[in-house]
Amino acid sequence: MSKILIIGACGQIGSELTFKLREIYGGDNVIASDIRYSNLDVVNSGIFEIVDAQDYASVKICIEKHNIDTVYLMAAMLSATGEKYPMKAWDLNMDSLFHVLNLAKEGFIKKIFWPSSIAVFGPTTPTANTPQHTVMEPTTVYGITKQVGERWCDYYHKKYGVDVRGIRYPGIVSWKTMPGGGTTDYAVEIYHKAITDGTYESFLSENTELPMMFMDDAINATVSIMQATSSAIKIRSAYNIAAMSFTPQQLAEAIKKHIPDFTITYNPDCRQQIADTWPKSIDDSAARKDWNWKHNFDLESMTNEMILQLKKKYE
Ligand code: AKB
Repeated sequence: MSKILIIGACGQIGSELTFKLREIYGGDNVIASDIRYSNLDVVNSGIFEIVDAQDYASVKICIEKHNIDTVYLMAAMLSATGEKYPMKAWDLNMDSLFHVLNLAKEGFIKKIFWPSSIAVFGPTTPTANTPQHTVMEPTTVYGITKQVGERWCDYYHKKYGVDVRGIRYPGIVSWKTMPGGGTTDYAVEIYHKAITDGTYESFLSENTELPMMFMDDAINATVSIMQATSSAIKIRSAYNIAAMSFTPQQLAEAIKKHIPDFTITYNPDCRQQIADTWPKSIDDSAARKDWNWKHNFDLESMTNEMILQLKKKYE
């Protein structure tokens, strides 16, 4: 049985990935880790270790202690926070990746999941149905780290045979753990505010269309790509994946079907400039063909689930 380490397990995706992997592989085989005890649901759900993703020794000690063979590296500084702290974003996102790539190269681990993002694309990328292989000139530090990281993943696979797999996540919508520091975070905040306040001020303009995905689909994609046979994974940088695209206005309309009095206002801030450089929709045919990726949730079914779960949470 494979032994798994999740680095960055307290975050929005890391937390739900931890719960899912524990369900599939058993609690004892899935070690959650983060730099601090920031999510008690994760900390209390099984074995938890403090690991500093930027410290090679800290990662290696945990890997050796638990005989880890598979690492999901979910720690990262996202797009909006990365613009505030460019060098910190560069250091965190790159150091942590090099540590796990080198641990695989040195034979300590066998398999890596590393998340990329639609942030690898930029203003010169075609915005509609953005292809897997296309112009990539990201303008955020986060996007640069993801683009460069993809190249390094591909390099370590070709040069050293490292089994590394990646996905370019769109904006991820979920109800368990809040996202932090991203440009797509509005699509989560809006649901919370719709229920608690009946109104939301969007930091993106009403017609800003972005690719998005419900968490369950994102987790399924992550598990599927890692369960696929190595020969099925033809792309070792990261795969495009897609589920839906919408604007803040369309999202507000979907919420209004459940909460008729809900109102939205628009006050775009610096995150608008980032969103304006990202694709509106994504061509994910390579993922669908190579490892049978498919999504289940659209805007309507995601909204049903978000409202249902958040109403229970705030009751
Ligand atoms: C962000 O907004 O920075 C992230 C992402 C799209 O990678 N959610």
